[in-house]
Amino acid sequence: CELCPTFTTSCFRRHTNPRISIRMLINQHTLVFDGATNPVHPNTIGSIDPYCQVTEVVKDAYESARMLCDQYYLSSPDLVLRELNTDNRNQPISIVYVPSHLYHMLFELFKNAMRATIESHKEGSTLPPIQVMVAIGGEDLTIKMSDRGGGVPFRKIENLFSYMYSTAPKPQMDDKHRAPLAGFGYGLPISRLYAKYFQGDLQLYSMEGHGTDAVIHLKALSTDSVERLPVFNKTARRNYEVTHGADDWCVPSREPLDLAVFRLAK
Ligand code: W6P
Repeated sequence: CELCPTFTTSCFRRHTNPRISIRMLINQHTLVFDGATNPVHPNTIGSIDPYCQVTEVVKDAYESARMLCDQYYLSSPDLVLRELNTDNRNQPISIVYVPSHLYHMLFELFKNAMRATIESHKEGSTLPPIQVMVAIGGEDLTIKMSDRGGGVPFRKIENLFSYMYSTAPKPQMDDKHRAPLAGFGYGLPISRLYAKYFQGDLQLYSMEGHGTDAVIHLKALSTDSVERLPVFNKTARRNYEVTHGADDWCVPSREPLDLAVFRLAK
């Protein structure tokens, strides 16, 4: 970033992953050794829920994002939620997971989906709902959130995952009573780190002119959900050494010329 040219996405990842695990350990220790069970979630062990019901977390995250959205835009898109449990047909889908991590990711995705939906639809026109599909198989648990918010050009998808990039105007930090809907620029990258922390991932597939699918891939089995932690050795160090090679491609990915000229003119 501007402050430190060698502070890359990889540095941030290596800083944040241990941070997620340290926070989990502290939480785990205080919650478990406190001896008290959480009356709302009697099954949770510390921050881990062995029966984390994914659709319940989806609904919670939707409701919170909708409250913020209503505050800002005075309306919000509906939710259409479906789940597909291939093996146990009438059972709600549940996995061993940290509900707070899942909530964090979903809340972030909902905020983005809602903002896109509202800003791409004229006032007074009906808003298309946000559709969420939850599916579980032998290996993966997948959550797909689809909005019809006009999409993002493919070239810009990468930017959405860069720290300190935001499409929203900088939020006012002095307004302590209202959390901003968007604008700090680290929501999506941190959400992806949460997904990757237990061997999952978070990806965006967009169709410009139509909408965006945000997909969270998690492991269905807790035996696969082992923490992903960085190594600190010589090989890792090599990734930090700055190289000054020239780009070896003819047409680098960049903004269309008219946009670049527009920016220069500003
Ligand atoms: C958009 C941009 C975005 C980011 C993350 C999740 C959903 C969406 N929809 O248009």
